[in-house]
Amino acid sequence: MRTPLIAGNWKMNMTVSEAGAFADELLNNKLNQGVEAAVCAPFIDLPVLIEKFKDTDIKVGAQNVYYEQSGAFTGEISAPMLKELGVHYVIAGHSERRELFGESDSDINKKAHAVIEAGMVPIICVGETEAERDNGEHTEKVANQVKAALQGVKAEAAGDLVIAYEPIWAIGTGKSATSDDANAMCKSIRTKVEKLYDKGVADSVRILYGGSVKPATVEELMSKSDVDGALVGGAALKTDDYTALVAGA
Ligand code: G2H
Repeated sequence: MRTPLIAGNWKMNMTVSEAGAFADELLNNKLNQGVEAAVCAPFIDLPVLIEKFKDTDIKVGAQNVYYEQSGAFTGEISAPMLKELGVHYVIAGHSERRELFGESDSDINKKAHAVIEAGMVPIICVGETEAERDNGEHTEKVANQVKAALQGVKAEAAGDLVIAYEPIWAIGTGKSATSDDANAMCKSIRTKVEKLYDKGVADSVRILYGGSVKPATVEELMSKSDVDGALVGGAALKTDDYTALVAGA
């Protein structure tokens, strides 16, 4: 059985004091215990969140990492640095990183390796553009992204991975994929993982949907066979919405 996961992705939002206030408020809410809750925050917010959530099951994630261990890489943060802080998840290859910061499939593969080697869990993001979907290229595009991201990742680690399917046209736009379309792509990702590894790995990998998920839509999404959770941006920035998302999952 795969434990459902609701991962907030704050993007470039929340100062340290706002992050601390969010954590305090969230701790006053009762979160659905059957669902894993994670908050992926800007680097500077990680220490306060880790401290506040230390006696809870709420996991803290980073939104990016650099794949080298240390050295002359001004402005970058390495996987060992995040691990020592107590980070659990690291998002790799969000479409905003791919599109705005030029990250390639190869960069994302190196990031996935660095995160796994440091003992954390990557949330690998994949997804097609609107044009690719309109041209019927979406399934192949996503399968190729999955293959490239997992290149060289051993089966022992692959089963613990999280893959987030985020169609680019649905991100922050208010347009969401239908739950059937989201499920079809999550199923096709699982089939690809089975081809790359085996059924055991495919059955244990968690596949999330992301793209304008709201408390009102999460329950329907989560009722689908291959959707194991959601990566949520805008709707994860308020504690009551985030609590409702976890409840709905
Ligand atoms: C997609 C998602 C979070 P939003 O980027 O990863 O954001 O829910 O705001 O579309």
